[in-house]
Amino acid sequence: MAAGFKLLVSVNIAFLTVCGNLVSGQRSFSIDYKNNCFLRDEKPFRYISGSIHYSRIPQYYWQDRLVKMYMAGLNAIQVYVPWNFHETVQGVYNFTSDRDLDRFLDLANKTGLLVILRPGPYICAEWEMGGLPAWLLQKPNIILRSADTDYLQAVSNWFGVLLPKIKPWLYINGGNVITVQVENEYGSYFACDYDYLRHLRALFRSFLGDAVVLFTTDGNTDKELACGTLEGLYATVDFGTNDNVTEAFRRQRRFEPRGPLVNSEFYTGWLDHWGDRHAGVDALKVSRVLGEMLTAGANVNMYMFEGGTNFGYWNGADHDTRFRSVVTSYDYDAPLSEAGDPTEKLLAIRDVIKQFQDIPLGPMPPATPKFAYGFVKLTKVGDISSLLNTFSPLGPVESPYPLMFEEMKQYYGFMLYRTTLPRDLSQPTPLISPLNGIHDRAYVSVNGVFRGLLERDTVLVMNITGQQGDTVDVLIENMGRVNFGSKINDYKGLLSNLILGADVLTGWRIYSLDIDGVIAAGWPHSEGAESFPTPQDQLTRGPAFYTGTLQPNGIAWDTFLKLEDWVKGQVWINGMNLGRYWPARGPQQTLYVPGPLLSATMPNIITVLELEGAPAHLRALFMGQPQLNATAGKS
Ligand code: 6GJ
Repeated sequence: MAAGFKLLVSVNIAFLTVCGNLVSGQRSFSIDYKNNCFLRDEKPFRYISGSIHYSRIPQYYWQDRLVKMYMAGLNAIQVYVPWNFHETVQGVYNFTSDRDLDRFLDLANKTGLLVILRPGPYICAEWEMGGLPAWLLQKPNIILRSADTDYLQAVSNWFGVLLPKIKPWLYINGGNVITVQVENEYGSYFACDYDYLRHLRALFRSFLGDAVVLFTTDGNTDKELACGTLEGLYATVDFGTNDNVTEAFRRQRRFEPRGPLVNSEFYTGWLDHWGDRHAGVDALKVSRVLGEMLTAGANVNMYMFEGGTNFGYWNGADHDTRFRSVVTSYDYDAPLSEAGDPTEKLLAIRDVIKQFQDIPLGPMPPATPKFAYGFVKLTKVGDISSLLNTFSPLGPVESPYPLMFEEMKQYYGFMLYRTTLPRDLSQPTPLISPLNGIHDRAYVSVNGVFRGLLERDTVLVMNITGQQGDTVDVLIENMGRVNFGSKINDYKGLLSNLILGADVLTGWRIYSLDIDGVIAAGWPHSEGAESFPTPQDQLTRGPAFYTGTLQPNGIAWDTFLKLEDWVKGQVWINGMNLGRYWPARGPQQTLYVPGPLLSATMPNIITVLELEGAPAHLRALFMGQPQLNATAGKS
């Protein structure tokens, strides 16, 4: 072949190589509708992914969990961004510490994991109000997840902050985010508002550009896919081990005739509500169905791979026939436990993955060390009704009728409603919320003596006695807002009047309680031990605070707190709100205490708000292993 022609041919080959595979150094992630797959840098790519929620794991453990996911053979992770976690207060954005999204994405990138990002704005996830901030409810009758103008304005403001943060992380811009989900299972929501989905599509495109793969996820029914999908957003499905894989992907094909098969949420386990039997999914079933999907060439995300914890008040709730609050542990019977420990299920999944793609060489990192510190004796600090100056220094808001949390501009935790008895009640007299307006639990005391409780949907009446002018305290607990279905407009507090016998109770003094702020500032130990009542004063019924110290003896390892014979409440360690405990209802019996929360050298401060009644022994137990599947059966 003449030299000149040779040169031309070699130039053409070089040119084709460059065009075919892009300019060297440029990256791409797209859908190949001809070959029904994703393309990463123009080469066929299939992701095997696992869900992990950074908002449920303390930041010092992010790398530990990500490395274990990588060593399990995953090449991607799926991540929700909870709007209310970052904009808890309207207009105040927090991306620091446990909310440092950039750092989490960077750790994933450095670990070799791609990211399927799900910024919502709604995310469901058994997270408080499905990730929507409760301040949205300040507009009465707002139609969430719709083209409601106030809702859309708030979404646009939030995405105007979040999406520019995400753009540099897109794979096509040098980051590790390969695809981005719009909304979440919108097809299962009553509104079915295409204008809303079109508004979101325009927002995502305007901030993230035209090249990124945007997708939707919907449940495995025609109705859900019909309402949840939109032109320009790649439709994916989710289903678990009880679904027929062929049927599910055939349904996806009815909405996406060409393109990759995708199960965006393959349920490896399940969630628990208070009072449920502990849920789980058999590891063999998970492995079998995963193998079937991978054999079909599908892209799979396992929901959850690492569940973590609903710290603080972040748990969500369901409301099908009745209100059911999700427990503090989000262990989810996932391949990595709540404490990040590899399970037999993880090893079984890894054995399946290795049949389809290489998995990293080397051992699976071990479980983090756990320590059983043993018993700690607590002492009573005081009844909540005697501590109002501490928790509500500005004093009460006075109102003839009850105001909701949202009207008081307090969104989480507890609020105390105080009034007086309008007349003598020598006989037990029913106290009721005729419109089922207790959202969610009410703890009732008369002159500081605990008389009983009311509970949304289940305990609508209780009896009290007393004398005219006695003080009636109603402590209301927000148990977490509904995160799925049509009842996510989940207002909290006393939503309607309380009726005592024939009287409508009026003349309320309503105390917003900044319990978390006060405890984070060092209460009660900052006030010295002398502020604690002497033992003989310690009545242990009703909402009251207790405290104690855990001596670390040089060790700060993961541990599990068991409040045996306590009934229900909230617990803080060194100012960190660990979440709710309710051993009386279960199935969760222990709370996960991450080791890095503890000091190895200084006494660790335990603060407990017991809502119903503390045991005479006043002990807390720190164990070396969790108990998530037992019900004490006391309430
Ligand atoms: C998903 O909806 C949701 O997208 N989901 C579950 N779906 C099963 C059907 C519920 C009635 S179980 C747990 C997950 C998460 O909530 C996920 O955010």
